[in-house]
Amino acid sequence: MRLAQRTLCNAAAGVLAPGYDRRCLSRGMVHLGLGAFHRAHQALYTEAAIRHGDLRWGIVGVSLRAPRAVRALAAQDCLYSVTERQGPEATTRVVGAVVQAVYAPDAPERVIAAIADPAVHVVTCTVTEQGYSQHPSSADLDTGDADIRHDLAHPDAPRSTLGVLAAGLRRRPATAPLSIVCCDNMPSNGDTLRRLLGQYAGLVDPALARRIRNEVALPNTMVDRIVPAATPASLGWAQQRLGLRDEAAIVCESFTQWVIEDRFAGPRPAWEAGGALLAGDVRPFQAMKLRMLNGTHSALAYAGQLCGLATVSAAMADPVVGAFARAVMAELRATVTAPRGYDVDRYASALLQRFRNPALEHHTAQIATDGTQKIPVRWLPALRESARAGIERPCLERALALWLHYLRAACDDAGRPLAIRDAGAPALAARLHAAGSDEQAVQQALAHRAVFGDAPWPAPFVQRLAGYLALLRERGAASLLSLCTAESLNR
Ligand code: CS2
Repeated sequence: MRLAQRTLCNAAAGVLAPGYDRRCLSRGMVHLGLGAFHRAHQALYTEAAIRHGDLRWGIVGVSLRAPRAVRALAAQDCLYSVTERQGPEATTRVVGAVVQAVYAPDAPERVIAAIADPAVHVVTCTVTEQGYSQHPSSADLDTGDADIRHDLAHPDAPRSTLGVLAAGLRRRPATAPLSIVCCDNMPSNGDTLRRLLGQYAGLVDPALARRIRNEVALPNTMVDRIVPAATPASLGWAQQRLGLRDEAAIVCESFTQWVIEDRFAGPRPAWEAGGALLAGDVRPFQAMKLRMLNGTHSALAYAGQLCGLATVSAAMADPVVGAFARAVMAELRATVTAPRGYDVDRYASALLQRFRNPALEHHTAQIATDGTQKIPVRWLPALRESARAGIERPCLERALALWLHYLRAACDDAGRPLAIRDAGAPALAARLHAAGSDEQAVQQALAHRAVFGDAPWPAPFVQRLAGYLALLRERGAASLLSLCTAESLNR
């Protein structure tokens, strides 16, 4: 039997139901990017606010790219389950906060009308780092992006995130303030979205650009929860637990965190009911999370991929890769300024514990995706600051070499081919392949402005990377990492 409003009463004992009358929910929020992360994160905070008694916050969930989640949700009255697993412990809740699911290419008008609706006060977004049409090297709007070109020519039938937001805002009454909450893993994510949306609007309608500058609130946020993509196995496991088939079921960790800059233009859900922290300055939290969690995650992802370790918990359990991850985390930790009153060392050990969670099938291949978007915010600021200060970061530098080797070799230590999913990768891989030596390969790669920016890297840094690349080519990732961890243990 499939999960739906009328079958909810058949859910297994112990499964938590919404606990409020969904028929009384009105729509108050739009979300762009209806993937698993939103459903296990912002939607749950919103669910908590609704359970608290404020029924204004039903979510219109929009997918801009992939129809799968929308189709699954539409077939089950937009209900879905979230199971939080930490080792042997598990809690399952059916979430009722999503009231409509829309695949934007099918119904762009519905999406624009929802954003324009004065009863909607908040739009949240999780469209991934590359969903904001940012030019890789200038960080400004990429006017060459195919979707942006399309939207500039057809602003009322947009495809891109920026185009959709701008079209909704243009249609929205001037008297209805709006807050747009970016929830993607980017530093100063709200400020970044404000800049890009303003630049896009400036090309479509200067009055709209002024309105975005002066009236729309775009708070910065730090979001955190490990939510692996669903697999047939996780869907089957959830079915056993729920007693119903849920094609949109999520299995994730129990940890969750949301720090939001307290800057809204109008009403918002009381996300504090789900534990959200409203703060004056979110940037220290963002830097800490992006570097320590996401930075170490990416190191585990490339090390895991190259050493034949399919999941994060398997990579953590491997003596060499696990020790490497701890050493990378320690190096990144040294570059972080603690948010006021925050115990960063405790945060670091909690992170390592979370990575070890054996109940999660978090695939290293998933985290390895889109490296050209992720590495510039996860590793490069720490490497740049350290290089400028003349500080060597032996393990993080090796992580960078691992990534370049992964792109160049495209196969693991055992010679098995690796599927690289990253639209920006071919350009970087081409530079690596064209080079005649490892040193040239590093020089060519670091000169790729879209990823590495403009400033030159110090010669000793280049030489160290070239040495690591040579070792990787000759002896593979496991050898480089055993040497690295032995060295860092001797320090
Ligand atoms: C991961 C993140 O896929 C990735 O790149 O590093 O999705 C990570 O799981 C989340 O940011 C955790 O909050």
